[in-house]
Amino acid sequence: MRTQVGIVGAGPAGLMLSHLLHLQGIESVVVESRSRAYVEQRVRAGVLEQGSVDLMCRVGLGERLQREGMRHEGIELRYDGQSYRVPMTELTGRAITVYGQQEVVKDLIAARLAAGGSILFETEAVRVENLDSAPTIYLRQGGRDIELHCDFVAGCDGFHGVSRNAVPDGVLRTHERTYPFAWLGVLAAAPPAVDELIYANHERGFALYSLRSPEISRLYLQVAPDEDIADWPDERIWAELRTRLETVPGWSLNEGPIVEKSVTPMRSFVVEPMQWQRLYLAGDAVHIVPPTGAKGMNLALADVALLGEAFAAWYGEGRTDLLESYSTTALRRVWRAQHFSWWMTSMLHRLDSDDPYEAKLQTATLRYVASSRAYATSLAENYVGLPLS
Ligand code: RFL
Ligand code: PHB
Repeated sequence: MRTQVGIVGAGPAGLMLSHLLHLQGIESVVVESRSRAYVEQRVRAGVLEQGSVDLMCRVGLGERLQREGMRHEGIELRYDGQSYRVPMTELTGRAITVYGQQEVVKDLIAARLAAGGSILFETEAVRVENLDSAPTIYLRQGGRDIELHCDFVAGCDGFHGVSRNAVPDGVLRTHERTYPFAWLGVLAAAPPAVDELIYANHERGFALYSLRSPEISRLYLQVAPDEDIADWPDERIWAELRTRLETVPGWSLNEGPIVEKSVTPMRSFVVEPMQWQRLYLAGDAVHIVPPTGAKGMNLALADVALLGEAFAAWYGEGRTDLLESYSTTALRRVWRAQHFSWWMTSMLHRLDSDDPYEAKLQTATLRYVASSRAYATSLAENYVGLPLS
């Protein structure tokens, strides 16, 4: 098989890149190890920055997002028995939209297939080779081996992907932090008791109240990194959520059947540079942020917005400048998001059970956000996202 850009991974990064290339008349093939049903149902992120919403609209995929997505103009912080609303739109003129990642993925898959695009599901990229001259992706599909030859490879295959491994040892530099906690995430068939997200700092640990629709709530609890999900029957989850979130008089959450639950470890991770020879890496394949800042999917989309333009300049006018500057430009946004995600995580989670100093610093920081327009604006402009460069 042959194509212009071979894309490994049908997450938000790989699918959006394929769509952007199609709009520029550039051919691509997306290879995805999982089935279509699996990637369309995988529950993950839920917050789209304004820039991601603008991108979806610009590429003709804004219709369902505008109809079903929920625009939020603020978030609430709960700490020390108090509550503070960060008025994001008042402070920045921008907003976020709650729209599940799997909805973005469904919209992109539908658009690619309707345009005759090629997405090979249940096809695993085993390795990538010849990146200096004639890139080849070696695939396995139902016991069959296939070679996909291309001009460029886009490695959009997430943290556990293989494309990064094609780079020889010593070329890439990895920066990493792991956190001594994880998130237990649940999806509940319960009408949300909120119309904006609540981020709660509690002495028993962090909790987050989010939502997916007028009928479905999305909630998270800070738990131990090695937490066994079997130790968390629904009753225990609701009891812990009540303790950590019902800290404001007269407010209570809505309970309902839990339809999905999982534990996600938290890490910060960056690989530099994001390109080697004819391999361009994007999204979770090269950077991970803890989810507290809601940045992961947005960074993945921002990377491929740049990459799409760079390929268009190369195929259209033979220009190499945007391909050459891709990694440097993308990493500026990546490191801003790394800092913001680390900062939100540090401010909101229980860090060290024996040291009250950390908790005192957190309360001081939260009080400062609640009392200083400058500090609240800094949080808000990072949360809604800086404009795509
Ligand atoms: P993905 O979505 O992981 O897609 C990679 C795809 O590559 C496939 N793959 C392969 N295919 C073929 N051959 C191989 N050898 C392959 N190896 C892997 C995989 O099956 C997969 O389909 O990466 P991408 O596109 O870079 O997208 C990144 C986002 O998925 C991720 O950053 C976000 O989900 C992170 N995240 C959040 N981001 C936000 O912007 N806002 C949020 O509110 C938010 N909340 C979250 C999150 C992630 C979470 N979890 C579960 C990690 C909340 C949670 C709980
Ligand atoms: C979500 O709705 O899944 C969500 C919201 C905000 C975050 C992380 C996840 O910071």
